[in-house]
Order: sequence, then C-alpha cells, then structure tokens
Amino acid sequence: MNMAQNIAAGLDRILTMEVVRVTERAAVAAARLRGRGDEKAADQVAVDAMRQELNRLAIKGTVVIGEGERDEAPMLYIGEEVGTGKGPAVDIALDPLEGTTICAKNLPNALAVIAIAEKGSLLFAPDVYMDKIAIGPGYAEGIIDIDAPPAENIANLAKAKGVAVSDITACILDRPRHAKLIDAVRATGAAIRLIGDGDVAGVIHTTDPEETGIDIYLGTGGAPEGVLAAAALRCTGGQMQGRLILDTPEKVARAEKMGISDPKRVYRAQDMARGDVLFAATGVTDGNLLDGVKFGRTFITTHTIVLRSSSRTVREIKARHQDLDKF
Ligand code: VTB
Repeated sequence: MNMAQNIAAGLDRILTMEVVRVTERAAVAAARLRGRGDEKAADQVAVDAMRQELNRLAIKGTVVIGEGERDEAPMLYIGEEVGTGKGPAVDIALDPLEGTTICAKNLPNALAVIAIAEKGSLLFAPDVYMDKIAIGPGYAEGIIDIDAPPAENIANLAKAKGVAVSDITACILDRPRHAKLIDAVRATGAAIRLIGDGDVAGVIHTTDPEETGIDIYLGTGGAPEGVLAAAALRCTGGQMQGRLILDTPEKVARAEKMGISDPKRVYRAQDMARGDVLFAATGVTDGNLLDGVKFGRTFITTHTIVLRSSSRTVREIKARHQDLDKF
C-alpha cells in the first residue's frame, strides 16, 4: 500500500506513533502536581502541555470534545483548530487530565487521554451526563442492554463468562445518585469497585478483566468522557451503550444545536466513534492498566497505551525520557 492509499484507507498510520508524545507530555506536566490538592493547577498545566505538543502534529485537527465551549475555555475549546494545518483533516476528543481530583489526591487511575478520528466521525456530545454500560470483548452482541435491570445484565454476563454472579465485579462512580444502582448490584451478590472519578479508565478496565478485576461498567458520568471511552472500546473490542441525560428543555435545546435530534437515542460505541480511530492514554498516577509517571534523578518514565481501530493493534509504550529540558 502506498502512502496515498494508506491515508485513503483511514488515518495516517504514522500518527499512531506521533500521538504518544501528546499524552506523554500532558501526563508529565500533571504528574508534577500530583497530590498537591490543586485540581485547577494540575488541569491547567496538562492543557498547556497537551496543546503545545498537539500543535506540532502534522494534522488539520478540530477539537470536538475538549475543555469546554469557547467562552468558558481559553485553550482546547470545542471548535479550536489544532495541529500544523498541513496534514489530514481529523476530529479530536481529548481530556488532558481525566480525573483532576484523583491527581490532586494522588489516587489511582488519573490519565491524559486523546482520541483522533476521521473528520465527522465522533459524536458531538454536550457536557451533560450520560448513562453508560460497558463490557469487554469476546461476548455475543446484545448480552447487555442499558434498559434492562442491572441484575439481568450481570446475570447475563456471568452466564456468558461461565462464572457465578458473585465472581463478577462492576465498576461504578461513587456518587449519591448511584445509591439505587449500587443496592441493586449488591443484591445480586456481585462485587462493586467504587471509584471517585475517572470513568474513562473505568470503562477501559472492562476490556482486560484479568488485569484490572473489572467485568462491567455501570452508571452515569460525563458524556464527553463517554465518547472518549467509546473511542477506546472501538479499538479494543467490547460493547458499550450510552444515553445522554437530557432532563431539562435547556439541555435538549443544547443537544439539538449540536445535531442531536433524538434525545433518547441509545448510542453504541460504534455510533459515538465511527470510522478509523486512534486512542492514546498515558498514566498520570499509578493505575490498574497503566503506571503513573515516575521521576528519576536523570530521567522520567511514562507508560502509554496506543490503540487503533482499523488494525485493533494495542501498543504499550514505556518511555524513558532523558532530555528533561523538553518537559
Ligand atoms: C465522570 C468522571 C470524571 O466527572 O465522568 C464524572 O469520569 C461525572 O461527573 O473524572 P460528576 O463528578 O458530576 O459525577 C469526572 O469525575 C470529572 O470530570
């Protein structure tokens, strides 16, 4: 395949390697502020660092999931053009620091995250809640259903996995709004891992239950985080369903403006992230899948996962950075 055909077939594959630097740099910047109790500062340095590196990429990129609307976010706002402008036109979903609170408290699973997709192939999600359910790869389509009771989903998953319900672990955000959901899952006998933040990681963890101990993700979290998680699942396999929670006329109107005509629509991973998608995440704090940034006396190490949907390649990149001036 020559270069032109390669690009026509999807995203330029060189990007797969290039994108690593973008999340690495954001993660290192945020990691310097781990455990300082200052979420805003950690987020700000991650945003600055990610933007700087993103603007070196040979792409004509548009941020579609970013730090917020133009008037509320000076950098990496929705609609911002990023990259050198010389290269393929792509849409970008990003979260320079997913889990600002986790980072501020130095708890597990804070990530720097980005997804790059063919132009027009990511869902423009308003910053509202999304109800989510996700499981990893290797299961028949349809064994989970966002409208079914949690007990039914968990029983179906246990049956398909060939284990008892009590051997299943669900990941749920620790929020008062999830009290009923938590009770319903506990009543089945399944275990729950309650997380403080970071549901992008929570969803991704379902894709490798042996490593993470998570079989299923349930509950409501941010819609932008839902699109990022969907992009990752498109690359690893697995199933996800999400529904925007548009519970006021104002939210319905906001969604409509972004092109969403059916407020009750259930989106699968492949509806939220279509076409060829690249996904990269670098660990900021130590986590179940990725190590956090480590600062040595003469070098910094980072741990990144890079995924691509068209080839389903999963790359783990452990980097030792010796030129510390670049950070
Ligand atoms: C989740 C989580 C994020 O927001 O999406 C959550 O993944 C949802 O919002 O890390 P609430 O905090 O209001 O429940 C975060 O916690 C922060 O963006």
